[in-house]
Order: sequence, then C-alpha cells, then structure tokens
Amino acid sequence: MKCRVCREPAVLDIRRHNAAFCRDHFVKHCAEQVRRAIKDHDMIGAGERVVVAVSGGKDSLALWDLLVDLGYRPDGLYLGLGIGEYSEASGHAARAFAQDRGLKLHEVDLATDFGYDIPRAAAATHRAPCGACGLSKRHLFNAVAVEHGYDVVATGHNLDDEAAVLLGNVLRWETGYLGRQHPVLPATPGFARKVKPLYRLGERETAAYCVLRGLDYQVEECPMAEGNRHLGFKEVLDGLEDRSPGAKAAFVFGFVDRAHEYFTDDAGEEREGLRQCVVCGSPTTSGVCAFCRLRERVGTRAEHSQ
Ligand code: Q46
Ligand code: ZN
Ligand code: ZN
Repeated sequence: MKCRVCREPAVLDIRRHNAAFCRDHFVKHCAEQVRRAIKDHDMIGAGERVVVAVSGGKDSLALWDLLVDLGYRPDGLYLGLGIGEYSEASGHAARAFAQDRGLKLHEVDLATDFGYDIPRAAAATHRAPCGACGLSKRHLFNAVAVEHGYDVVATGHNLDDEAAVLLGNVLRWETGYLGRQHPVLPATPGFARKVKPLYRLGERETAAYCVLRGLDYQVEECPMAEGNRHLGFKEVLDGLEDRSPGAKAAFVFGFVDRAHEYFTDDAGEEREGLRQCVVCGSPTTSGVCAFCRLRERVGTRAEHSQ
C-alpha cells in the first residue's frame, strides 16, 4: 500500500476514496476535507469568533486541532455531564488538550452549575439518558455561545453520525428534522450559527487523525449510550458500507446537495412563533423552554420571579 500522493508507504487506506495515504498526506487530507466543508457552506466568516463543543473524545479534539491548524483561533467549551469515570476522563482530556496548546476552555458543570447530572435526569424523566443529555447540550452550548458573544458553535459530528441521524430521520420521514439536518444551521435571533466541519470525515478517519497527531483523547465510549437508537443505525450503515464503499458519503452528501432544500420549509415552520422562556430567556415555542422544564422535573429549577 503506497501513499496516493508521494508513493511512500501508506499508514491508512480509505476505501471510499480508493486511496491510501502516508502520515503527512493523511493529515493534509483531513485538513482539506474540513477546509472544503467550511468553504462550501460558508461556515465561518472572516473575523468571526468560534467556540468548539469539546467532549474530550476523538471527534471534538480532532476538530479543535484541525481548526487551529487551518488558522482559526477557536475557544473550547466543555460540559461536565456527571457520568462517573467517563466524564472525569473526558474532562481531563479536554483540559490537557487546551493547556498544552494555550487555548481557552470554558467549562460548565451540570451538577455544580445546575444541580443535576445526566444519570439523575434520566432517572427523573424515566427516559433514555441521551434525551436529557442531548437537550442539555443543545441548550447550554447555545446559551454559552450567546452569553460570550461567539458567532459560531462548531460540533464534532462526523460522517458516520450524520449518516445515522439521516437514516433515522428518513425512516420516520421526520420532515422538520430533515429540514434542520445540515452542515450549517444559520444564526437566528437568540441562536448562534451551528456548524459541523467534520461531516466529510468518517469516524475511522477522525480516530486515525488523533492517533497520528498524538492527541490524547478519551477512548471509552459513553457507558449510557446503550439503547441509543443511532447505534443500531450505525451498524446497519457499516454493513452497507462494507458491501458498497462510499455508501455513507453518497447518502449524506447527496442529501445535503440535492434533497435538504425540499425540507427547509418544514423546519422553518417550527422556528416561527418563538418567544422567550419566562425562566431563562432562551428562545422557545412554549412559555417555559425544554431545558427549564427538564430542570423542573429533576427538581433543581430555581423559582422564577414573577
Ligand atoms: S454523552 Fe449523552 Fe452521548 Fe452519553 S448520555 Fe447519550 S448523548 S451517549 S454523545
Ligand atoms: Zn504521502
Ligand atoms: Zn428556559
């Protein structure tokens, strides 16, 4: 196996590109995919402030590293979920990465700052933990970005994540979700722009990138992921990819380029009629936003003043 670019021995082959790369050219390949994603979708404008949602895992650390490498100066945001040792090791990886490079890392801790953690929220809602977790992340990433004046929130969703979510949305024809599933969600009043610069890279590529760049990431998967239906979709898609390399990329890129536009009206309808949450002021379609309702159910919400 030789590198497609320089013919030196390759360290990794990517079947969907029908190509192998040496270390240096693989790192360049990753940077090129991210550069292209940013350019194709106008993800980050000149002089805009970017915050990366950092979990300490391979995707978010690869993303932070790649954005720095491409000349941006992004800060990080780590959210402590309180999922035992997993969260401790994740926080450690995120902090070490920031410290080694002199980058700024904001930290929010669910237990310290909001009085609950994900296991407790899951118990109180009698639902799978990923529901409360995803809701908390969406709310707090945006709230911190808005509070600190960031223009853009970048998340580490990769090609495998996007393909799994897309499959789930298509299987149920969730047209509103399909309208919002895109590498860029534009800013609207109360919401920073959300971007996914890794959507052109598979998770095998982001893991290899971290190893080749010597990034110390949290290798363990979240212990609460069991039962997350996206894992099932990932398995199905891995099977497809095995038989037909490039299937995931064709599925996701084809949707982004040729199908997403047909669903944007459905997503737009859901964003109409937004008002301010009476408790925290975040945009919401109901009087009290989903995050504050969650806090109320977990029993930690401060009473709002009338
Ligand atoms: S951290 Fe949270 Fe994930 Fe763990 S509880 Fe589910 S959503 S699996 S990316
Ligand atoms: Zn090479
Ligand atoms: Zn609220």
